[in-house]
This record gives sequence, C-alpha cells and structure tokens, in this order.
Amino acid sequence: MTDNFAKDVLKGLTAKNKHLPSKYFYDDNGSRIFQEIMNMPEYYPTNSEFEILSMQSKQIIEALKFSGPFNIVELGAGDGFKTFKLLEYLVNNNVDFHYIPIDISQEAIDILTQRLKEKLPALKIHPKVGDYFEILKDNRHSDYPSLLLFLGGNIGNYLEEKAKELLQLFHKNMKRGDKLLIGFDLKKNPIIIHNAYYDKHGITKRFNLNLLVRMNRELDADFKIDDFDFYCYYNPITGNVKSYIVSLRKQTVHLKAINEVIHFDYDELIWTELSKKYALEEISDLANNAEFTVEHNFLDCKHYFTDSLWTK
Ligand code: AVI
Repeated sequence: MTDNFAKDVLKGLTAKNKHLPSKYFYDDNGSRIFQEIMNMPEYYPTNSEFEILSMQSKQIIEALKFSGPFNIVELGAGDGFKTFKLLEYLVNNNVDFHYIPIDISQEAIDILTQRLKEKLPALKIHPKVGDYFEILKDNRHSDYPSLLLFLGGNIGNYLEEKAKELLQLFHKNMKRGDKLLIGFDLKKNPIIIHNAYYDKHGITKRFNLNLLVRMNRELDADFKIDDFDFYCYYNPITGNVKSYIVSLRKQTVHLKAINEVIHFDYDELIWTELSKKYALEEISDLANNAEFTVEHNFLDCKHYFTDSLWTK
C-alpha cells in the first residue's frame, strides 16, 4: 500500500497541476474524520440515504422481484450504518437471504460483524476483507441471484471515464437478472451543497489536510500543516464539487522516504477530490452506457439523493 501511495504522491505532486487521489483520505485517522463529516448536520447525504433505506426498504425489496433466496453483496460496507435498516426489515420479515459485506478495512468489517451479530442475531452474514473485484468474481458462480449495494454516493468521487469503467466491471461480475442499488448525490440548490463541503466547523478542511499528515508519517515528509489551507467550490452547471489544498507560502517540502523535494508557489493548489452531483438523466445515461436498465429511483423526501436500482 505504502509503495502505491509513494508512487501516486510522486506522480501527483510533480504534475504541472498538482493533484492527489482522494482514496488516500481514508487512513485510520481520515476514516475517523469522515465519520465526523457524516455526523455534521450540513452533510445531508448521510441523512438522505438513511431516510431512503429506512422508509422504503419494503418497496426496494419488492422491486427486486427475486422469487427465492438471494445474496446482498455490499461493496465498501464501512460501518454499515445505513444498510442496517434494510437488513433489519428483511430479518424481521423472515426473508431468506445472505449478507456479504466487503471492505478493504479488517477493522471496519470486524466492527460491523460484531454489531450485526448483536443486533440481528438471525442474520446470515459472510464478511469478506479485500479488493471488491477479486471477491466479486465469486458472484458470477453463485447459485443465487444477487443484489449489489454501492451506497453513500461513492460513485461521485470518480472522474467520468473511471466511473464508467467501474460500472462496466460491476456489470461483468454480475449474472443476468442481478440488481445493483447505487447511491447518487443529486444536483440541488448550490448553497446546500456549498455548506456541506465548505463547512463552517472546518472538519472537511481537516479531512483534506490529513493527506499532508499522512505524507509526513508514511513518507517521512516535512509538510508544515499550518502553511496550507483548504478551498472548495461547487459548479452548479457541471455538478462538480472540487476540493483543493492551498499552499499559503512559497515553500519547499522534502519527502525523505522517497528522496524527493517538492516546490510550492505562493497560493499554489493541490486538487484532492471530485464530488460529482448528478441529474436523473445523467444517471440513466451512465446506466445505459454500462448496459444496465434503470428499474427505479428511490428518492428522499427533499429529492437530495437517490438510491438507483439497476438490472443487468
Ligand atoms: C465518500 N464520498 C462520497 C464523500 C463525498 O461526499 O464526496 C467524501 C467527502 N468529501 C468531503 N466530504 C465528504
């Protein structure tokens, strides 16, 4: 992991327009800060998706039209907070299914499994730790139909081409008739989006600057965190939230572990994240591009977010 990290950091920080991949936000510390983000009242996606899965579990399950036992395979299950409502509905209604949460973090999977065993003892759970696609390959050989879950709006963190590739990979690893329930954050009043990302508590700033802390620790770098700031903006036409780290001084940073020196100009930016917001038409275009059929969009009452149900 550290090797890839070093390679990606070097590539990103020596580029003409500096950038770092947002997947590196999520070390242990970053994952904890992300939990804080999800608990902020301004960060509406958490509550919106929670509402959808709490209020519309019955409709979602009916829309699957599975006639017998099935699998629910969750990609990037994390703490499973949102999924709990869906699982609870199924267990309480004696539906025959197996839950297969997948995450790269052993710690996240352990916590999730422990909680679910306590709260839903009747749940048949088969947790897996590792890379989605390695584990998803088994899905093609399963005797049961599957519902894949890709929740939280994570698709919004992928550039368009990468999002298309990811969806094609999901498609390739699904059987005909399998379903995908995928969360998309929707375009809405720009102020609401602005406040969710440029938050007044400075939590999202800490989330971004944690990348510098991580480089200091893992690459023996000497970033002075106070010499950097955070900026982000939402473009309501494209639907893109773009986040940046800003160098507050002309400065030089050493990455001793890889023997590299990086120069920053005054006010120079490092692009850290894309959080794309979608219109419903864009969602059906993405589905069609990967040869899925959109069955239904399950929206929250404010129409801030959708869990979109697709069929292969
Ligand atoms: C994980 N992902 C969907 C979050 C998002 O909204 O793009 C990550 C995040 N970045 C800043 N706040 C939250």
